[in-house]
Amino acid sequence: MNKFKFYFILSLTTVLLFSCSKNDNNITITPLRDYQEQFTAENVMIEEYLKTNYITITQAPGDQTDQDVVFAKITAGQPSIYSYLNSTTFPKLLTRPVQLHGITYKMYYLVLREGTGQSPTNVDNVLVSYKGQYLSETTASDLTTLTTTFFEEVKFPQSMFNLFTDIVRGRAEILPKFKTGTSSEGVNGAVVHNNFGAGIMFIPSGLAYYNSGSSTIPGYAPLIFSFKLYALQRLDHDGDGILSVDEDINGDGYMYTYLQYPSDYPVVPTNLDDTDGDLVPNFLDLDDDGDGYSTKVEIAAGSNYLDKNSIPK
Ligand SMILES: [Ca+2]
Ligand SMILES: [Ca+2]
Ligand SMILES: [Ca+2]
Ligand SMILES: [Ca+2]
Repeated sequence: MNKFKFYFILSLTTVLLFSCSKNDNNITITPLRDYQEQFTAENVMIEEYLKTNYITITQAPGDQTDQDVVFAKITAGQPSIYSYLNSTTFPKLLTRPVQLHGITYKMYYLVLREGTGQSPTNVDNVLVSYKGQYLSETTASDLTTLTTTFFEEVKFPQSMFNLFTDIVRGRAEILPKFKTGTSSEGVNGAVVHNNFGAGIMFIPSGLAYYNSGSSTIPGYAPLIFSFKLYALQRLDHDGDGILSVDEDINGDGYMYTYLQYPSDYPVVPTNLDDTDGDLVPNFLDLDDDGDGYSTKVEIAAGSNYLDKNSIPK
């Protein structure tokens, strides 16, 4: 090979290697962090926060500020948020395991009160007021400081949002643990919410925005939401005439669909809400028992739509 040809190939290879690590906008593509490592690190931050901060809860029934929470760093022996872990009275700090990305996340949530109405499933619509902050760590002179940064507050929610399509998946994991309250018309026609469930959830970034962040949240930031669950709306996702809440076969308030985000499940999970085992859970399956007759037709014909031996006449 002559010298010229050699250098040409070398520089071409360099250009190719260089362009592999950059996209068209010259933005360096960083590989995603390992989910388990990232969760472990964030869980340390979350637990430190829980152990070094306390809360003050506003009790003002009928007022918008009822169950508002103020967070502050412990300065004079106040009880930490962590001290409410598995408490028999409220506030009560609990954890929920969430299986995703091939790991088990642990989500902490604080129940200020449960509420007196109904619980949403993780696929229903909810009316929620909330305040969001994110946790971050800054290191200066070898000293690591945990910081919370406010990013959003919705005091008077005007519309419901859908938990099934919520990108912050942690919210759909925790809200079913709470109940709605009562609502009545107050002065000037304003709706007054009472007895609603109220709490705080601590969401690892893997169950929120992970690497991407949002316009106001950096990547890999755990989120803290204080919230009030005012109302819910049941949905019928597959339009078969049965509300999704009634297609939650094992009745645990949670329904999942492997097919929506298959890459999030390294192993196909067992779905307890999928009668015919075709990976489409009942709440999205037009033919729940897989007998070739749609659920709608079976109901109209009076046959058992969950029993494939029960054929419509
Ligand atoms: Ca349905
Ligand atoms: Ca279920
Ligand atoms: Ca199915
Ligand atoms: Ca059927």
